[in-house]
Amino acid sequence: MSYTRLTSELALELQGICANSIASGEELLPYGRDYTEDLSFTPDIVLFPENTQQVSQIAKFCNQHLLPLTCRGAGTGLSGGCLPVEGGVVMSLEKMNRILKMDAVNYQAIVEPGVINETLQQAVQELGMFYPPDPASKGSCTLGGNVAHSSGGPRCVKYGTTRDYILNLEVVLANGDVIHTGANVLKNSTGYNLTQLMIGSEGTLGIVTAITVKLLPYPPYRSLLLATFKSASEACACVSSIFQAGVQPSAIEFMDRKGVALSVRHQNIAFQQGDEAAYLLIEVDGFEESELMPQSEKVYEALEKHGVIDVLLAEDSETREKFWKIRRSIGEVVKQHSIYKEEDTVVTRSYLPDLYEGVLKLSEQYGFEAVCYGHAGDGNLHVNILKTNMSDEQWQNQLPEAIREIFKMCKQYGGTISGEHGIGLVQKSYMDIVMTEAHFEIMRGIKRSFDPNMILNPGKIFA
Ligand code: 2HG
Ligand code: ZN
Repeated sequence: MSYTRLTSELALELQGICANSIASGEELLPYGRDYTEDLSFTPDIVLFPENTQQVSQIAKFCNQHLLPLTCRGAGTGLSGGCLPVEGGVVMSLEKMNRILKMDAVNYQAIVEPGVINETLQQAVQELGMFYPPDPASKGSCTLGGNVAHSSGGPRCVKYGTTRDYILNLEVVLANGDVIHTGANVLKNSTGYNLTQLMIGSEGTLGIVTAITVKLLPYPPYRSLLLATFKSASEACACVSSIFQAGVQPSAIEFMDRKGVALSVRHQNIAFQQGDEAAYLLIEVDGFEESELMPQSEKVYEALEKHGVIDVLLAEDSETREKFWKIRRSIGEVVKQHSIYKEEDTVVTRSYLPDLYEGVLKLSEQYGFEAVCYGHAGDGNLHVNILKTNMSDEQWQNQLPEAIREIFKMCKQYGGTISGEHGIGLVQKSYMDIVMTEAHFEIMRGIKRSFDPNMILNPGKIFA
């Protein structure tokens, strides 16, 4: 695909549509990065539209002039999904950050894409409502970004991911047309489900400018415990036993010893490690306090079957926050600690021990250091690969082979190559492991019908 380079005349015309912009200098640089490794691509211009009409005019202009157009929220993505790999125009939706409507009668809200995840959570909670998807970066990631990747988080094991909470989307198409993909209703059997198609499409099919989310009543009671295990594989195996005991936890997170050690060291958290190899952080919730104990008792029984060493119950909010901080910080501290790559592996839950052991074997074989943690109840293990003692040659040439082996294992265990971080830029060369040519051809056809000039987020998802 050959794109037009942004001339100063074209830049001026774009600024005529959207004056709020950055057209030169170092201020462009942050808009060429996200949280993915140390990747960086500089855009030619960054625009900050404030309403759907401006977004539509910008898209139309880019489409007419064949300018690459890459949209972004807060840039907390981990697959390079918002990086402007072809340069051109970056459209930041951060100024479109209004909650447009809160509907406590129908348990819905309508928000612009730049609303921060946690801002929505807090706003709806004040009205007794609940928006469950809670990525680790909930304090900074935007709902537009969450829709782009169908982001998850710890609570998704009970409540589902972003995908399960979107009723309707206002979308600007590549040619500037504006459509609504669905309706603000809980059921909809009207034509193709473009809402679900748009979710997870990583900005390659359209630009989301308003989001109708479904809300739940807020369950106010929760109980959190941290279980320590001598064997990490037993911790993984315990996950299935907890469900088999008849419990539906509101979170069940796995952390290996190294992940916790890095987290407490870098965040200065008072936490003593013994000789445990791994941890499960397990939460149950409910609408009545009396619902918690029977669930916790079943959890304890399952833990005992798998050689648990110790179970620490978070009795006060301080301890609860501490345990969650240890867990939520792991991704961030790994990044501070070392050059790394992150794989968002996901398998059928009962294969979690096999996946974990397989990763360990590969780490020995290829000589990489792995930190494993994540949403064990979903079979979703984040495998962070640290460069540590690997040579540049090994890192560049042998590691991709090791990653391929990891992903092949995911497929073998009923899973796939990303559970919640998306394909973006850095995973696209592995898509052939899980997709046949027929599958690709359908996806290419969809891309062509939404974006015939290929201006939207070029270079993503497809190798
Ligand atoms: C996690 O589970 C996340 O810690 C890391 O998937 C990424 O939310 C994030 O920024
Ligand atoms: Zn995660």
